[in-house]
Amino acid sequence: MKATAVTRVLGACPHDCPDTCSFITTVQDGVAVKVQGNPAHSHTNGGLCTKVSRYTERTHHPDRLLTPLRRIGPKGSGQFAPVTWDTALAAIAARLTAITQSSGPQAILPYSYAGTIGLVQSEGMAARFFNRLGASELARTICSMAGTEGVTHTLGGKVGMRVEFYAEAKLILIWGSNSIGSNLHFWRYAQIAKRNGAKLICIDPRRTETADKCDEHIALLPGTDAALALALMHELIENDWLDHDYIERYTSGWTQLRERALAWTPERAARVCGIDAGQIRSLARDYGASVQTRGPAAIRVNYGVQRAHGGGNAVRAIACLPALIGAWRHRAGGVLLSSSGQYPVQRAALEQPQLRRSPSRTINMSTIGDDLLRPGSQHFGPRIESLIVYNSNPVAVAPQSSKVVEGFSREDLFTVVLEQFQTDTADYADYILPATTQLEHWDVHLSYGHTDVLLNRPAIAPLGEAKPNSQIFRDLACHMGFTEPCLQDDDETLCRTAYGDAVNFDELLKQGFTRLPLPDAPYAEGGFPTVSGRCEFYSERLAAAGLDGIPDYVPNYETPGSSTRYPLAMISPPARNFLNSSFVNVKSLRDIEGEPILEMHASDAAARGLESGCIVRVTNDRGEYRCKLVISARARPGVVNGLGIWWRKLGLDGKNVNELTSQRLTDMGGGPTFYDCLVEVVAT
Ligand SMILES: Nc1nc2c(c(=O)[nH]1)N[C@H]1C(S)=C(S)[C@@H](COP(=O)(O)OP(=O)(O)OC[C@H]3O[C@@H](n4cnc5c(=O)[nH]c(N)nc54)[C@H](O)[C@@H]3O)O[C@H]1N2
Ligand SMILES: Nc1nc2c(c(=O)[nH]1)N[C@H]1C(S)=C(S)[C@@H](COP(=O)(O)OP(=O)(O)OC[C@H]3O[C@@H](n4cnc5c(=O)[nH]c(N)nc54)[C@H](O)[C@@H]3O)O[C@H]1N2
Ligand SMILES: [Mo]
Repeated sequence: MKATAVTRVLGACPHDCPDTCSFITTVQDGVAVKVQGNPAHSHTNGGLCTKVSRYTERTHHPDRLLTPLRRIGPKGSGQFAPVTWDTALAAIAARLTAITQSSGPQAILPYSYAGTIGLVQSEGMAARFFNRLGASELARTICSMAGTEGVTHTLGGKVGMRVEFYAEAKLILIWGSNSIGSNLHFWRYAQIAKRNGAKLICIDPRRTETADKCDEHIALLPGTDAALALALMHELIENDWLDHDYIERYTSGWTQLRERALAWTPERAARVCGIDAGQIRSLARDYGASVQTRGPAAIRVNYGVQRAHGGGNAVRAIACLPALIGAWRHRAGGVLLSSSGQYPVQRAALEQPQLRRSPSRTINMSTIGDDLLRPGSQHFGPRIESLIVYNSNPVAVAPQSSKVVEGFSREDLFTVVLEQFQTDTADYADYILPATTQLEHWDVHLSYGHTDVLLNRPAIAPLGEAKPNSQIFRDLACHMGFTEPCLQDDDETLCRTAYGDAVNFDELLKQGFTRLPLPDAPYAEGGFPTVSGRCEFYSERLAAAGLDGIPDYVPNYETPGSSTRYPLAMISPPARNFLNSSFVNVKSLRDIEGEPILEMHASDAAARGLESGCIVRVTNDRGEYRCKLVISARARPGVVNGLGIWWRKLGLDGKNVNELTSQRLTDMGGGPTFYDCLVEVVAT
């Protein structure tokens, strides 16, 4: 019998998730047979989520794209024929050159997000290529910009508590986060805290599996978190549960914030949030008492709170809370939205912005539907004539799908999609270029949930003719006649460039991860990375921009109760077994999710004569889609939950939940408002 060669290769999970796990791939005869969590990496702790533990099923999937493809049918029909790399790249280069000559390079737009969050395969070589080309720039807003602005205006950056110290907290507010589904390795620390006597409170319109396992659940209406946070402050003030010394020394704008908060009685907030005033008082008692008796109070706020009109203000209000009670004095106190601001990433070295010879315009990815349909104008610049999509599936994930689909259907739009699979977006491509998965390429990672750097080594050779994004852009640069040497840097060089001397690369090569040297309690004595060095309750920068300097409650565009035609608020949070629209095509995971569902409270279903399991139409003025109704206590009255971003073509009627969402933007950062959406639900 032939001897089999088995190797184990250290890698990192590339997906858009705060956990960024270290994993080990077992390879047998060139085939990846198993992916396991690395027990030596403390945050991963030897365990992976269900999705990624099936990673080999995704990488060796029979539907993997293995050759370049050229469109042979109408746009969107998904009909393609294989071509050679040389033919595809020569044709793409010729078309991009022609557009550059006729309309200028700004008529070309890269469209990418976080299919991988690796620093090399996301905006490494791609950014160099588009800078050299002089293409339009993309504002990558679709996930986190409102919250990013919110914490940055308050704390100075995407900084906060270290995740491991949540294990020592005595009170944890899990705010707008379904941690069991989307941040499993944080949940492990929360469980340790709970076993040691901590109280866990979940603040979420949906009764998630996380809410089930917390001591308390506050099911507020979507988009009302700032009102809750302000009422909490009201109670902290009224009961004098404040750390006056901390406020005095390490914050700014207290007088103004105090005045604002005093206007938010629990009764007023309760009306806005659709909850009991008693629940707000009890939450304030728990949070306030932590100063005197309970022990450190920690908040894990996630991006769920910032997908409505007032998302930036909501995050700002929440980020003020720890300073009021001096929670930052303890390493197990404070707040975390994202830890990514703590990494010494050498962006300029990676992306080489000096390759860009003239300033460009910026297009917001969250309004791609409208922007693809916009004619050229003085204000807008040239009409978008070409899209190069990588690491993203905009036809499925961007808001208001009808506009997005109309835009992608333009016969005169030249679309290139770098993909692992023939997604909804790939169906609209003129050329599809096959990309490698994480098991087939190099990368180096940060995390937005912990504070370690991880290295990913290729475990297997690229499948078929697939190439890493980086190689595709290197090759395209050659075909375009771009001769700058940095456009040919190889992936290992890019991995080393990402952190330069700030990280010990030998250690990364040896163990797959390395820890950033960071203080335990970074803001115990102030020292916030804001301009003033203080926690800024009042933001001079916001005020200078003509905005409110103090956080406030900004009502939804589509406030529940404001429309008789569309009386239900719809949120569309992640499905546990998908990662945005990734994994929807992995059968074993799709089987667990079943089909696209909408959760509805029994009272709302009864009022409409709807039964659990029936197929319903979810509608508003933007569109409609069909899915299965599940009557469930996971939905609160007045709010329906459309879970997960299904591939349109794998849904019931070739559509998904984004048929209903709008392209309106958040108060700060130009983010999308996926969870600020009114609908009606009717029987089909
Ligand atoms: N399994 C899985 N994991 C994921 C993802 C996935 O799709 N699947 N997505 C990844 C991505 S891209 C991101 S950005 C991260 C974080 O992604 P998030 O979008 O933060 O995802 P969740 O942690 O599920 O938390 C969102 C929670 O907020 C709740 N929510 C909705 N509206 C409101 C509101 O107005 N106020 C409050 N308080 N809560 C609200 C939702 O019901 C949901 O439970 O997770 C990542 N991890
Ligand atoms: N209704 C609603 N819509 C939402 C959300 C919501 O909660 N509700 N969440 C929003 C959020 S938080 C986010 S972050 C966005 C996510 O939007 P996207 O970042 O577009 O995420 P995915 O849908 O996972 O698509 C990523 C694609 O990248 C591909 N990919 C992965 N690795 C590589 C690679 O190395 N090379 C190439 N070329 N391709 C690769 C995958 O196959 C996948 O098709 O969606 C947003 N849309
Ligand atoms: Mo996201």
